[in-house]
Amino acid sequence: MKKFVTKLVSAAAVAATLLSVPMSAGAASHYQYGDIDHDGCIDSADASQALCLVGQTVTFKSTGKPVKNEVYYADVDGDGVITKKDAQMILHYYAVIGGEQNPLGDVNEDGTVNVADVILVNRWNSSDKKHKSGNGLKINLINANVDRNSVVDDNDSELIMEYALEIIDEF
Ligand SMILES: [Ca+2]
Ligand SMILES: [Ca+2]
Ligand SMILES: [Ca+2]
Ligand SMILES: [Ca+2]
Repeated sequence: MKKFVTKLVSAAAVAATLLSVPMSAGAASHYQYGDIDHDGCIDSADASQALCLVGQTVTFKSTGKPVKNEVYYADVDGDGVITKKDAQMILHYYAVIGGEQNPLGDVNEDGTVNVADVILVNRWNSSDKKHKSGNGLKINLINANVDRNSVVDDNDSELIMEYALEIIDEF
């Protein structure tokens, strides 16, 4: 168990290093899914903050567009409400990113990146019920946001397609 924890901590340390390097160049100017405290890293602090937000719901403007606040970016499973599952997904990402099981692109969390993930991102992008319960989509928005900007959009699905087709070998 101790060995596992040590491995986990070192994987997390690697992840923090990997994630913090580009961010020091000013990339933290945007939010991304899972980075609730907006410091450019998706880490255990974000998971803790997500737990503090449990029960809060994504709010919508009169136009129907969501308010892009910390709750919006904490709702990484896109069901419109913050639950422990969102916090767990953030913590899981932090634990495995940088390791051999890089989760980026595995949008449906089945362990592989393939066309099913591309289809899921496309369905999310074309859904008018984004971040609302009832959209029926089981999606991991951290894993979907492969270009690590502030949105999950067609660029992400194109990159995931290229990865699935082995045109690119990393995100
Ligand atoms: Ca953060
Ligand atoms: Ca949620
Ligand atoms: Ca998958
Ligand atoms: Ca993106």
